[in-house]
Amino acid sequence: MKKRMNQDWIATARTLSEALPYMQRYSGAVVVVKFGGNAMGDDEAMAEFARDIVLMRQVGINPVVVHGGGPMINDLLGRLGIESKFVRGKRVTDKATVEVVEMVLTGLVNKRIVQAIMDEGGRAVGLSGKDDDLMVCEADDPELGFVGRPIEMNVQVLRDLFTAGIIPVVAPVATGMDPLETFNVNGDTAAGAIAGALKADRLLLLTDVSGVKNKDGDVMTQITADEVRAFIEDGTIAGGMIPKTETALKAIEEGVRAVVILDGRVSNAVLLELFTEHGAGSLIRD
Ligand code: X2W
Repeated sequence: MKKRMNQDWIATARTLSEALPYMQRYSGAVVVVKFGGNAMGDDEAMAEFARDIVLMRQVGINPVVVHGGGPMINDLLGRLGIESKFVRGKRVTDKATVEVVEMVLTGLVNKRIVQAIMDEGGRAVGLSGKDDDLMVCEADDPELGFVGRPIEMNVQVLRDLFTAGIIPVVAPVATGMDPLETFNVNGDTAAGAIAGALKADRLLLLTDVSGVKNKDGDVMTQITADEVRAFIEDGTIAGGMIPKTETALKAIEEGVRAVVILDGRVSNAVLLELFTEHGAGSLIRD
């Protein structure tokens, strides 16, 4: 038996053994994972993400997946000949666009993730902000049309699913105070609002960049909320990282213990972050 040992196996066993204190620390924790359209990749990457989520659940974490799907919305809008533009990182959403957004997010993308989790042996239920009034919105900005800003959260349905051992998979589409309205919500915004309402232990924002970078272009592994505010002010944090870090700050204000911005395209990014001493990406906390 000994002969068959090799360095790889020994390293694998050690990694598993070293994960024990992290598993103990996170047992019973609520971890909200934002899975962006750009981080989704091919079927293999999707299966790997799903396996990580199922593993989290297996070791006693309560994961919630909140997904995006911007590239998939672009694809269908393109095929339908509907033009789309973004203002300050959010899609200008008219009546025709919001219908496509709802179809793509709550249909194609949501069910693909639910299926992937079940294929890995987990139990998952897909829902949108409309289900059980999970997320009620008002118009974010008149210039953006039907883009919603969450104003009321009802997260009991998520807790009920935790109790049943089911992983909730949430599409960022919501109703308004008028229940006939439909709002398109930025995926990061939705994940932040859900994490805030749950007072989650962690909000993981999976994206396609390695984290928040300093002026020299190096990823900062730990940043305080005050430092983030200063970096936004002095321009170190710019472009698409502004809405992400602002989401992180708001979530922390609402009681989320820490937010991590990390590269979802890295293999097992979620496990690396939660269960190893190295962590991954940039961790933001008060
Ligand atoms: C987004 C919702 C999807 C999303 C959109 O229409 O593209 C707004 O911009 P990613 O893949 O996470 O970018 N909503 C208001 O956030 O997708």
